[in-house]
Amino acid sequence: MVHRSLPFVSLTAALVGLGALAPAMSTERDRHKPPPAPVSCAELASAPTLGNPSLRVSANVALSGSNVAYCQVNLLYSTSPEQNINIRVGLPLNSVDGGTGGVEGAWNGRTQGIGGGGCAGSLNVDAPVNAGYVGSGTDTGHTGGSCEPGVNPDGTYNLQFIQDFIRNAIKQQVILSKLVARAYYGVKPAYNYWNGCSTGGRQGYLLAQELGKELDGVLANAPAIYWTRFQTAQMWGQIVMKDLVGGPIAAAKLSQTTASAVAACDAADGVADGVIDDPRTCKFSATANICGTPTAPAANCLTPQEAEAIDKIWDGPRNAKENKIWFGLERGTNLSGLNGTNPFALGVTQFHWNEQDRNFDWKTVTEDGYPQVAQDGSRNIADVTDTFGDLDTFRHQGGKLLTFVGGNDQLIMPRGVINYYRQMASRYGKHGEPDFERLQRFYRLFRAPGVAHCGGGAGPQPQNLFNTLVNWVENDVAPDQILSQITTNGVTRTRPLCPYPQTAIYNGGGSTNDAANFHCGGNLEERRLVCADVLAKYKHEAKGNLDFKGTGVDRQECRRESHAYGRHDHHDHDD
Ligand SMILES: [Ca+2]
Repeated sequence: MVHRSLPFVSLTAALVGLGALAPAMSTERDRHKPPPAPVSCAELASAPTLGNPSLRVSANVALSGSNVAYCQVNLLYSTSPEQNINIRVGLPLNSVDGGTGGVEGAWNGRTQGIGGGGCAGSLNVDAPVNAGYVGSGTDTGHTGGSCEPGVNPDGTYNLQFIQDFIRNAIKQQVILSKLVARAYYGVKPAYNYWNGCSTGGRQGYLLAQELGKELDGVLANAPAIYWTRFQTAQMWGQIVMKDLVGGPIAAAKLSQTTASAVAACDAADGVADGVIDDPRTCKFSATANICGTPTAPAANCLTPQEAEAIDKIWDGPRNAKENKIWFGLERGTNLSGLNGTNPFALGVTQFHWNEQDRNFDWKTVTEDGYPQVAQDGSRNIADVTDTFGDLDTFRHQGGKLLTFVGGNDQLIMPRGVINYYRQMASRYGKHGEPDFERLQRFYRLFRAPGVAHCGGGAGPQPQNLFNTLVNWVENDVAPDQILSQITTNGVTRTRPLCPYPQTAIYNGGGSTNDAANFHCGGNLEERRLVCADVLAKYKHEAKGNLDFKGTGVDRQECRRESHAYGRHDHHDHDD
């Protein structure tokens, strides 16, 4: 690694001189100026603060391992002593620094922001830079992967920490990466992209919602949207296991019960491949695994209490009115991710955020007390964290949003993103009815059956997603399907992934291991499935009624559904 450490310098003056700050202020006079020329990485470092007194900048040519040499610009964005947002921009070498093969030097003319994971960002820009992009990353304003500092010891929120993590850092990352690219190459980027999964996926949604003019394409997979709501729900299983069983269920029992569910429901989708295509259709109950019953497995059978707890983990949290508060984990999902010996750390932290108390002990919360904790989170902090805004600006300026979510994501309940997708389908439908075809003109959600969080799991893995997005943005080739592939025990299976609510349907002939023998079709938005997933009203989780609009479905449709199945919804007053 060649790493020349340069002192922080003020970039302002030089970049102003280079004309890098004027892209939005083009005047008649500017048109007669020669176009700005590329500058060397060293010049970039000896230059400016990009016209922004909140910035400190360093730049050097970096080379590490098998990665290509590039101009690395490190920015410290800080508007107060409490704010320290580190941003890295990696620039393929321009023509001045010897780069070749691209539109300017080694650059392909595009930017690609890289997202983070968990409660952390990422400053690793190698992958996009190696592919010819200007890559960018941020630490989201803090080091390490803990969100505990979001609550101060005195019980107040550290909103600087939270806002920097949720939105400020990634917005500056995108804006400044474009500015630095313009300064270095003397040319504005032709296209600007985002690429992230999990927290990186949530970041992609936030940028599409709040910075819709700045990006042309967003790849946002397994997005951790509804941050407060789903992370609170990550604790649901631990609470029911504590209440019903006295503590965590043995991992071997969890995995046996998952295997039993898959065995029961796998073939119902038409192909016995070890994957439940749409787990919402699987009604397998863990009570089938109770020891001593005829259906119990030979090993790792369950006590009645364990079976009840697992059924509740699949069902998700409900309030006293039996209204659903959030979604559960799907049948077929590895239950140990959230329901192991120790709870998932971000879920524990989320309870601290909800209650504004770093010492709040989740073990004091019972099943009956859960809805109040969920409501506290919604009322106290979810408006800041939950990333559920609209996509109006992004859509209007022609942006494209592409998402895959694993059908057996073990950390983020996949129905959450389906819920948002349906809401947007209603928003951009004609009469408030979900219209997925209209939505898919700019936003496509691909379910990946059997796939876990951001990848892994028993299902075929999505292939080539980012280039698919680029092709959609630049060539207007909307993906009607995405290839997925997995090799197990020497056998390779391929399968098309389909834009929700379509799914891959076997044509009836040929190998079920070959994607060519499937087509995208059908409609997974069955009323009985959708209406069962309507949630209690946001901020009224403790005693609230169902909020049909919040799930993007028509109340009357679900009423008819409810009567058809002999169920009722409740009409008491919200509290
Ligand atoms: Ca199957």
